[in-house]
Amino acid sequence: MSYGMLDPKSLTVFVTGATSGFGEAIARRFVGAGARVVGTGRRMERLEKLKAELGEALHVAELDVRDYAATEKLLAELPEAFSGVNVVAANAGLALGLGPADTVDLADWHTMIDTNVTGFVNTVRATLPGMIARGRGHVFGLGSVAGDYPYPGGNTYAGTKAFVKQFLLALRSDMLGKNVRVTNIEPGMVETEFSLVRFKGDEGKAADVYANMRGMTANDVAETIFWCATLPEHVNINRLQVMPTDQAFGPFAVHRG
Ligand code: NDP
Ligand code: 8X3
Repeated sequence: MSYGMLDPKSLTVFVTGATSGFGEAIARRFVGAGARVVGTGRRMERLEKLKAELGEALHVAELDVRDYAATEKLLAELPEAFSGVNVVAANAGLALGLGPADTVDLADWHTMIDTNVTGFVNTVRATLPGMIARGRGHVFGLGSVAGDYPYPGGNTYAGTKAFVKQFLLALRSDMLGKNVRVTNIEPGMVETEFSLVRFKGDEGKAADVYANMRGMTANDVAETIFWCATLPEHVNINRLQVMPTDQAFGPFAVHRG
């Protein structure tokens, strides 16, 4: 048994949400280090652009993570060179809105649950059997500080990220003895298209979130995942919470009537 760092060239990475933000940065980081990457998402034109940049080590495919049958089919039909997936970044997800629970659009809550919970478990369930059969794997979820610390308007988004955290901790138990590692990455504020999506294309509102502070970048998150994925096989990072230096905690709110 080797106690050394893993050779990135031995990794085949399956990434959901590779059209933007973390997923795109994960694809770049791993391909740059010699791994093979399957990059998926709904916006195919963006994936084709990434493929033009990264070349043969990136295989791209259109996928809506809410569609389990499509996820299974895609995995079953991967070209030979990409079929031995041993790292999964179940990254696709979104926040919609930041309003109080009694006034927000219920459809937005359903979309977040369908994507961040149902889509997330779809990805994990579809990729696990192959990794277990091959005797090697690593599942990454993208949780969030929102899964630990409540904030006004977090409601359903925060709930979905708490689900990701607890699901992955339980998955660790199921994977014991199977050589499949499980890690929940829990970032704070990272400037991607996340806030643009949350505020439904309002660029001003999205920019305000990161104004006059140093947010993290998608590359910071990709680097964290790369580090966890290349650690020696006997080491499992269960949860990794990472925040910008310029973000911290506040006091409890108290209503005085
Ligand atoms: P982006 O909006 O930049 O990227 C989100 C990605 O998810 C896109 O590639 C999008 O692709 C994909 N996606 C959304 N819905 C679906 C779907 N139904 N099927 C397939 N792909 C989908 O955001 P981030 O990169 O910042 O976010 C990535 C993950 O990290 C999310 O789970 C988010 O909750 C989490 N996170 C983000 C933080 C931040 O501050 N940015 C902090 C903590 C966690 P497409 O639309 O093309 O399908
Ligand atoms: C995204 C981070 O703090 O905007 O998950 O919820 S936060």
